[in-house]
Formats: sequence, structure tokens, C-alpha cells
Amino acid sequence: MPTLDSTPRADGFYMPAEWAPHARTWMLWPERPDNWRLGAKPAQATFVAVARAIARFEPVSVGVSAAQYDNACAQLEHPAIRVLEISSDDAWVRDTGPTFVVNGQGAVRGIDWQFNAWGGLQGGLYWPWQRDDQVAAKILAIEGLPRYRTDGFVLEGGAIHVDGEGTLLTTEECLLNPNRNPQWGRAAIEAQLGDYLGVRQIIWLPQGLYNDETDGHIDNFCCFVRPGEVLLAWTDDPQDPNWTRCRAALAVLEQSRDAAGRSLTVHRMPIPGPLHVSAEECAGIDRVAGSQPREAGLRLAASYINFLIVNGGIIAPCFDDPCDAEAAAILRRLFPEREVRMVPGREILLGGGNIHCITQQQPRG
Ligand code: KQY
Repeated sequence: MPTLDSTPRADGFYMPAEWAPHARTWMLWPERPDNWRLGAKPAQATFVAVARAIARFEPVSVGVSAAQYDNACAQLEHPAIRVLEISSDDAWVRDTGPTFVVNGQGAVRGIDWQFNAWGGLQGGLYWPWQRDDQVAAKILAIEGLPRYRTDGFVLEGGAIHVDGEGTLLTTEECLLNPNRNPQWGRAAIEAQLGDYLGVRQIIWLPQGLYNDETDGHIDNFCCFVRPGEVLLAWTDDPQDPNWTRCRAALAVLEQSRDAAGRSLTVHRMPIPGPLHVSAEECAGIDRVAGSQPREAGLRLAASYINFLIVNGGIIAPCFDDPCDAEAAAILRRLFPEREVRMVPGREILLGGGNIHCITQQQPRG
């Protein structure tokens, strides 16, 4: 399939909301021992649980290295799960996979953002990352879908949320970070997001969650639940470093309008914990120069916001935390037409993200 030299907006394409019908969800298989403890075995078990939870609602495609192909096929055996050999540097397909766009007449295409491992050589999480940067093109080739490539513009899918009606949520902490697109100012970034995602209104929250190693991805902090309504991670503890972040975000959201001119209803989601990495968990991670160091006691960027909307369902992380029941109840109240399934997410959290970060929905078109 061709790589297009136009833009989605010029061709009549836009990014649909996550709640629009899906053809499938993509995942990648975790493997690297400097990010996933104990040779990634506990993480692999969790990815299997996530894949199986999603497969109750829609097909799942999982990319895996040649070295892990047999193991992944055996563990992921399920009629709705397809395993494909796709090399990658790690397992965050939200960020390395394509952002799919549609034209409202049944056609689907993909955006292949330039990827630099969340900051390149200025605070990025590992080097090299060129296999990750090839993931989107490989997925689009497998699906036979046309590709837009943004050479010279770095973005991760976890840094954006859209309502499908012209509004985009993001954070200044991530998109204006000099380790992403230092030569691009806010206006140029807004124009680029408009050209590629078809959005007209961009809501910039100052920061994401404390200690999020992605530099504050929005998908760990705040999301749309439907047009005009957002769900924001929240703490009432003034000692929590998230306290000021949550209030700064709320202040922006309360004075914002979406692309349709609506003011926003802001729902609050408790932040679990605070949760920290244990010494035992740290001991299971390979120490490799240039990879993200993991120290015992580090505050984890745990968030129930990091869930995936699937056809008829919500797949959300739980943490064996007193807030788990309230989080599930909030999701059931906000998505009454969907079945909410909570999957233990600590092993994904230890790797630096959660369920939304390890999945990428492909719209039905
Ligand atoms: O949260 C994400 N979207 C990605 C997290 C990457 C963490 C790598 N250790």
C-alpha cells in the first residue's frame, strides 16, 4: 500500500473516538528484561489476561518477535486472537502503532508518527528504537491500509485523546517538551494535529500524572467518556504530588469549550495508592546502561484512567487497592451500556504504563 504525501484532513479523514466501532485491537508481546521483571514472564501472563479480556468483545492481533513466537502462540491460544511476527523494541503499541483515521464512508488509513522512545537521547527510555519506529508501517502493511508518515514530527498515541467530533485533549508537559519536537511551537503543533487528526479544538492540560515516565501522557490522566464529558484522575490528599496537577487540570477543563462549543462535564476518578515499586520487584529487572533505571520505593504512576474502550466493553486495570471497587463503579456508571472488566494491572504498571498504553484500536471504518 502507498505512503501518501497528503494529509488526512486534506483527504477527508479524521481520528474517530475510541468508542466508535472497532475492527480489532492490536497488542505487542512484552519481552525485554531491562523493562519487564523476571524475563517478562509475569508481564506476559498479564498481557494474556488483557488479550483474553478484549477477545470477549472483538478480535485481537498480537505482534511478537521470532524468538518469542512459539511461546506467545501457546499462551495466546484463543479463536479471537491472532499472533503475528512483528519485531519491536518493546510492547507499547499505543505509542508505536498507527493512529487510525477514517473518512466516514468506510475507508480506514493509518498515521505513522515518528517515534523517539519518549524523548530520544534527551530523557528517552531506551536506545535503539528503530524497530519500534517500524511497527506502525508493518501493521498498516499487514492490514493493506494506506499510510501517512510524519518524518520530522514526533508523537505517541498515548499523548492524545479525541472525542471524534473535533476536540483533542493533551498535555503541555509532553507535547511541548523539548525532547519531542524542539523546533515546533504550540501553534505549529496545533496545526499539525489539525491536519493529521482532523481536530479543530485542542485542550492543553499543563501536566500529566506525577512520575509518568512518558512525560505526562494524557491517556494516564484524563480521557473523554463521551462528547462533552471527561474523566480526570483525582486526589484529595494535599501531600500527594498529584494534588496540584489535578487542580491545574481541572481549572483548564472547567474553562474550556469543545469543538462544538460545549462546556465540559468533569468526572473524577480516584488515584490508587499511592503505589511504589518494591525491592523484590526491582531485583527482577536486568540492569542495562541507557535503559530506564528502576529503584525500590519509586512512586508508580498508577491510574484507572488507563483503560481501553472496546466493542461493548471497558477493559480497565485494578491494583488490589481499596479504590478498585470505586473505580469499577465509576466506570459502570459512566458507561452503562458496556460491560466493565477489571484486569490486574500492576505488572504493566511496573513497566511504565497500563492497559491503554499496550493496546491500539483499529476502527471498523
Ligand atoms: O505509557 C505509555 N504509553 C508507554 C510507557 C512506556 C514505558 C516504557 N518503559
